[in-house]
Amino acid sequence: MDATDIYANVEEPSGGHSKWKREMNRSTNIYENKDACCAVEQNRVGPALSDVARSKTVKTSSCRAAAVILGLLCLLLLVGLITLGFLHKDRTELEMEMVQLQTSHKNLTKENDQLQTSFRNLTKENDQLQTSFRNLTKENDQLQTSFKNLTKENDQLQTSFKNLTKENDQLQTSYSILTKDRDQLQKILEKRIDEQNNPQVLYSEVWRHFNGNFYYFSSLMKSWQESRNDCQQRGADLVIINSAKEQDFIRSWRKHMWIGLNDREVEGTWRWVDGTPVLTATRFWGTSEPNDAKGTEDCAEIYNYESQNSWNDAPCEIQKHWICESRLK
Ligand code: MMA
Ligand code: CA
Repeated sequence: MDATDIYANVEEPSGGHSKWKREMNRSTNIYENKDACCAVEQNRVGPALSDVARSKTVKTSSCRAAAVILGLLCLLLLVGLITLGFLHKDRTELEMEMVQLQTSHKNLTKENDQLQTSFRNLTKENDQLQTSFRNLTKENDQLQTSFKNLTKENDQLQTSFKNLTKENDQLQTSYSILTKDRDQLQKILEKRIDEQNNPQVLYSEVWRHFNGNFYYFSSLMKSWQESRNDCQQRGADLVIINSAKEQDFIRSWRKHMWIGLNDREVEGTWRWVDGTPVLTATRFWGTSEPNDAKGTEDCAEIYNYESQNSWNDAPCEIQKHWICESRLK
């Protein structure tokens, strides 16, 4: 149905609806007929309406009602058409939107696939990184353990090195002492050989052995200093007494003789020739000695050899026998 059909209904107010007109030019005729119809009523004048006239009036009212209804139908049709237009427009937009949505869906699906691929790759990379991290952590632990062990070994080596250095020092000291001892023994041996080859000096050159050391008992008499010089020429020094047994061994020579003790440096402070002080446990002064008689006595001698406490201080210039000691330890 279209606008042409609507006007076709208006075309025949008096007739039935048997014929439907479809040409726009026929609509013009419809209005012409209508005008004619209305013009009939408008032209009516005269006395009260007869049945025929009343019938004509009814016909006119029906014609108007039909026109109103037709107008309303037209309006409804118009609204319907507009609605259809809008619906059509909405549908086109919907179709367009659908196409867009389908495109978007395709794109999104594609992106989703790419993202899933990326996700899988990232997951794989993540796994590899975690494995690498675990391996590195393990290696790091092993390196730390190795480092600790190396540090420990290094400490032990340093300790060993220190100990070896210390031992080396001790060995060098021992070597020096042994070299000195060897030289002294060499001199003593040479003296012995000299004594054997020259019997005339054998009597005056008496060396005796006691507790690992050698002692020379002089036959001559000299001042304390000259006596010491003689000892040093023999590779020895004036005797140093370190024990009661040594004291007894020395005094058994039964002579007055210089020993390696003096207080020349500081009056009253007695020191052995090697610089060590006289110890309380091993000092053997005679009664009332040392007394520094007349303020002139700075050197020590074995005097009262009958007694263990036999030491006396005497003037250093006096000539006496002496005892040298060659210490091997
Ligand atoms: C006394 C006594 C000693 C002193 C000498 C000096 C015989 O001993 O006084 O202490 O050294 O005389 O000749
Ligand atoms: Ca004295």
